[in-house]
Amino acid sequence: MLDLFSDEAPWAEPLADGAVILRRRARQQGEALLTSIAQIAEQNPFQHRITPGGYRMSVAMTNCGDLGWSSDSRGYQYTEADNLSGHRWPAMPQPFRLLAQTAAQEAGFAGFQPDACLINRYEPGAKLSLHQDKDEKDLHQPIVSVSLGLPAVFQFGGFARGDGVQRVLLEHGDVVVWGGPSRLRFHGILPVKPGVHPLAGPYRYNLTFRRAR
Ligand code: MD3
Ligand code: FE
Repeated sequence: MLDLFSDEAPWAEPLADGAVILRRRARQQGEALLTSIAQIAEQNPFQHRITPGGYRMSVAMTNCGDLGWSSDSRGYQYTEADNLSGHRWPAMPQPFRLLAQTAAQEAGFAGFQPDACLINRYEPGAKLSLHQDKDEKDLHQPIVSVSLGLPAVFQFGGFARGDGVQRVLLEHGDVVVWGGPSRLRFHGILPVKPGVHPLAGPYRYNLTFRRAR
């Protein structure tokens, strides 16, 4: 439940070696972040990409920053332009960069300089199957994720696809920093349940800040 009058301080929940949830860390900025996301999507609309295996992703994606992540029949890659529109990705807004850097620092990763921000949009039923993020050049760099809008159950596995998973609810304003040995763990999102969030409507959004090169 969103409480517009709550000024509860964020709190940290260690999840695994190198991974920490900064609960509600971005909540006060939620509305501003959503406004920026809408502006970015006006320039480069959310798209359902096709995986190299030929499946349409249920998650819709766009990016901001020097580099953006996308998928097509040739594979997954970071590019300087949206291969669908041909346009460069919109610049990473300064408040996005500051949030990612300070959250990384709070989790023990000083000096994080993200050059890519993938923006995922989940409609009800959308999910992300278990996967690893390893398209980035330096896997010693953490990833910072920011969840906005509808809640979702995050699955956090091990280093092999078949390892058991922890299930963690991620809610509006939660920031998670994934680094160290956690950086290569399998993870995913279970199908998002239908709902209406007071600021985000029928969607869940997730920002992931990365150092891609
Ligand atoms: C754990 N996104 O975009 S964020 C992704 O909520 C992705 O949209 C999910 O997985 C989402 O690749 C989960 C949490 C996350 C992001 C990157 C990670 C967890 C991670 C990288 C390594 C380990
Ligand atoms: Fe991922």
